[in-house]
Amino acid sequence: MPPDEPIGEALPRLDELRRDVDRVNGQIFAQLQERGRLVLEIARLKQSRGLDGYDPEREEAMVRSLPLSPSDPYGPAAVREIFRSIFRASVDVQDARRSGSLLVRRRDLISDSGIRVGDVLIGGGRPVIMAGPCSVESPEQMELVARAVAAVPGAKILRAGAFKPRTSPYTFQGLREEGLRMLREAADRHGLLTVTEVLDTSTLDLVASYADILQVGARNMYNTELLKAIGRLRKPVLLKRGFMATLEELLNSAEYIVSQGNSSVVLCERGVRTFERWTRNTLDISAVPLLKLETPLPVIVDVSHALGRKDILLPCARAALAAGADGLMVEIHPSPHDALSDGFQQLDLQDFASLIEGLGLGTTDTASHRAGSFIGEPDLRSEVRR
Ligand code: PRE
Ligand code: MN
Repeated sequence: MPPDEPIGEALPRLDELRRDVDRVNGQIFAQLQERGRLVLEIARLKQSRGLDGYDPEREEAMVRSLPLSPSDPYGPAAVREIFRSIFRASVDVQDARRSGSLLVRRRDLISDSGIRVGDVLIGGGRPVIMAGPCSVESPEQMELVARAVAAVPGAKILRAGAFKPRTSPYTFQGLREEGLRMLREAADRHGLLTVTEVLDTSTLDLVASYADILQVGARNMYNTELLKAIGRLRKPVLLKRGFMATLEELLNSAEYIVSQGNSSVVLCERGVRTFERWTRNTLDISAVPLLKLETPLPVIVDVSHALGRKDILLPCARAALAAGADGLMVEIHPSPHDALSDGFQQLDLQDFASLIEGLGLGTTDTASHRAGSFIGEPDLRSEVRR
């Protein structure tokens, strides 16, 4: 407005201009609606052909085709920015469409009472404890551990590896079928269910014939052929998060299993790799409530592999349950110092009883519990053994 124009005379013009702006806003809005509908149609077409939502070349071509000029009232840079915002919104709706359609996000995917395995409900409100040694080593070892697990009320799942994916090929690789048999026999003697890792499709039927729950290890989270083969079986699965995997990737791995017809998938947070060296991995507690927001599948936390040490197991296990975890996985061994794998992170049986009591889950074996003691030896080493 010219400075010499009286303010009273400028106002009707201002109102008029603002009415014009309101009209243009309405037009822009209607055009945006139409554009959005076109983009959704494009999205459907692209999705059915497996194409990505984001297409930077197409965006670049659209911006280049605009008759931008330095004398534009908004200026070329501002107009480019406005279009980029529109493209970003288009990519977002396409991504939302894609991930929103995942089966693992459907609230009716599993029953409200959780996933049933034998007489145990995982995700049914009561935390489930899966405990056992890193590896099956002998019938005697499995018997002692099975007895300790059976003593915990509610914890009816015995874990142990018979096929071990070790970092080094020169370390103990597991007892294979013999180990599967020892795990099964110990569990059966004490009325426990079993969970054990399956490494590949060639041993899948063998492992499935012995185990109640098939574990897909962190290293295999991206093994899509294994995931699909497990999806074709009707067996509960424990799917561990890869140590470099995002939660979106974990959900997509679960989708591989569910898409084949098997919706009995339990997700497992087991720590991710970060720069921190005082723990074996970094336990991502936020993964628990985040996964619960995104999927009805139960979520458990493997505190032993996340931490790689036992002196801080109890507070971290408490944190996992407080964050909403449906259960915990813990490595325990009658004589951790003699263990053939992961000895430094396994609890002895007495410390296991203390852990359970410390969590308020109760134990029928209180006599062996040392009141006031904390879990494991204090671990003051700055380097955690691998
Ligand atoms: C659209 C959206 C995102 C892409 O990055 C490029 C273009 C757009 O909004 O125009 C539409 C679209 O998905 C496409 O043309 O492929
Ligand atoms: Mn282990």
